[in-house]
Amino acid sequence: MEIVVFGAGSLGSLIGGVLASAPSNEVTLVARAPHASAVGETGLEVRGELEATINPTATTDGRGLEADLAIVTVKAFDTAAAAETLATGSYDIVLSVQNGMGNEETLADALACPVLAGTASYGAILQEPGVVECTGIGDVVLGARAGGRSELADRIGDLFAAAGLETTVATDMPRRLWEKLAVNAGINAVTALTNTENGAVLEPPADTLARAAARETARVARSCDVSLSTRAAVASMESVATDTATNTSSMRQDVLTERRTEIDAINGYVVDRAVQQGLEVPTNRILTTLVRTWERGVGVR
Ligand code: KPL
Repeated sequence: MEIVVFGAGSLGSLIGGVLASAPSNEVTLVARAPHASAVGETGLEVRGELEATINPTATTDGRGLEADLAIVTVKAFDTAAAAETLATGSYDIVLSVQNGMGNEETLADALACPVLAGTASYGAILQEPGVVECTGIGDVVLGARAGGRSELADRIGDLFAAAGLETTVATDMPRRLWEKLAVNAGINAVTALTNTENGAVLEPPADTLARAAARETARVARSCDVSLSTRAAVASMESVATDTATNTSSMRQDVLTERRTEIDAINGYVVDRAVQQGLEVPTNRILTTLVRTWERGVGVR
């Protein structure tokens, strides 16, 4: 299958690298300059808990490409720009594997082809241009945006699983997306603000904060008619933190490299939806305020 990965940072390079290791796949990574040129010159090394050295095509220019499948792994705030770029090319299927909510809708509004929803809980870090480390085996969950069975999702699920990615094809994607939101709401801002690895949210004193953020997210989900129990949200957050205990969350990576974070699409999204529903989410509100204040301070907001 011909596959283009849009936004091949840490997670996109990991997914693209694993897919490229299957001989039947031809993968193009759309990435930032130093990473794209390193992959072009010496290939992509996947190390850590998954290992491969492969030679996918890499480019910084995603305009006008054609493929069977486009996998979108850009930051949530870049989804609209990615959708515009994707619209200049031609794809049979687009799959969003991003943090935050609403990415699939943004893509579907701009594109004529089917758009699938997805989440990933693998730990991944770009160690240097051309080298991505898998720091925790998680899974990829994908399916129809509105839920229900989808033959396209089954096909893409088989493709991912055959390449060696832990994959679940889900028929309840709206709930799965909220569950992953609870995971990110609990882990990302807490580890970014405290400069700790994901496992820190399992120990005092950060554990109460992470659990409260996940609990609040589940309450907001339920108020939006998504059946996510508090127990399931907290258990999922803790299980991902355990599986990726030594990983640097994507938000901590952003803070360490002084880049804009996904706070608006994660804790900020929980706050916005809570306001609409007339609910209080004090932990998510404080985490959002602190990260936004940091972003302002370093001039990325
Ligand atoms: O999605 C992630 C992220 O860092 O954004 C997790 C699953 C928490 C892995 O670190």
